[in-house]
Amino acid sequence: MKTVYSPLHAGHAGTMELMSGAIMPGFEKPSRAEIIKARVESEKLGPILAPEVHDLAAAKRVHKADYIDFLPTVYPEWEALGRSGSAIPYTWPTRGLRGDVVPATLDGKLGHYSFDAGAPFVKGTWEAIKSSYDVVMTGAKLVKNGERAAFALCRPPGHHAGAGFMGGYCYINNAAVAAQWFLDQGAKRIAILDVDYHHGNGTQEIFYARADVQVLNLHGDPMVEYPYFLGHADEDGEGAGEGFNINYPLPFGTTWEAWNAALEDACAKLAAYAPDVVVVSLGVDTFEKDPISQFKLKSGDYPKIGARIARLNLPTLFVMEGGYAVDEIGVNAVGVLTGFEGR
Ligand code: OKP
Ligand code: ZN
Repeated sequence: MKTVYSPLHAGHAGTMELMSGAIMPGFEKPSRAEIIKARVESEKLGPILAPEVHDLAAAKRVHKADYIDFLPTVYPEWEALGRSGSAIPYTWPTRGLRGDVVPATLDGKLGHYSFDAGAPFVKGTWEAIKSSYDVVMTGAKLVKNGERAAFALCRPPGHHAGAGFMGGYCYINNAAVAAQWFLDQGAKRIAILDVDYHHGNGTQEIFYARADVQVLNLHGDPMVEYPYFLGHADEDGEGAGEGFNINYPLPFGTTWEAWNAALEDACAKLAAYAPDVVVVSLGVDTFEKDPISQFKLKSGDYPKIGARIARLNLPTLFVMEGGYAVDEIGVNAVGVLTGFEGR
């Protein structure tokens, strides 16, 4: 299959994050995409294409326009304040505070447009976000034009980003953008299968009241795992979307057998929905050696995931999300794709 990749992701580098009471280097780092790209090459998965440049209209179909317009302004405003390093918010409009008034200054806006301190900006962040969006748009077009499958090697990832907020390393929800774009091109139903270790809270929020996008999520139980505040089994959609959001929260220590049982159930529901296209939010942080995750999948399991998705026999867009065990991220991510291709 074809891969879409942009080197502009690499400007999103040297970020900092808060973990266990310490400021430390971000786990979501450029080597992730470089190692996946190198594995695509060494496994001869197929051609690697540069993305076409797109305007932001498709992003504004799933995100609020003011949120998208805010993103490119962050770092220039940060620098105008005489600051360097990572632009990170520190106050949020939680319960009991007002979320309907957008503050006038940068620190307030950063809090308004986020749900955590996990989406830092450095000088090259906006260009990386934009390139990741261009990558998914180009991958979506390949599938629309008849490719059986394509791999959007997105970085930064997207599934934690909601209609009006960033967080958890995510800014634009690449998978959601692609799903909406397929609908706007004439598709009737799209399924998003999110196999990243973390719940895709942004994707769930965006499509929660809709029947034209089925969202299936396998993830660490939010009772014990990030993003904590969404992803429970009783969240099944609302209004017209009732029944079209399906969550599989799983305990720490989940191994292939239990994870695969959830995947089988998800695939049965997906097949019954009969979508025109499957968008896979492809995270490989379910891996046993992932430094921030608690599942126990092994490298040999990833081709089996791809093979199961292939049996759905539907046009498929793979969109890269998480995975932080960088030494094995190429083997694991590309393992899904070669498994899909039956080799
Ligand atoms: C993004 B994706 C605090 C630990 C939690 C957020 C994890 C975001 C994962 N620094 N950090 O779903 O792989
Ligand atoms: Zn994740």
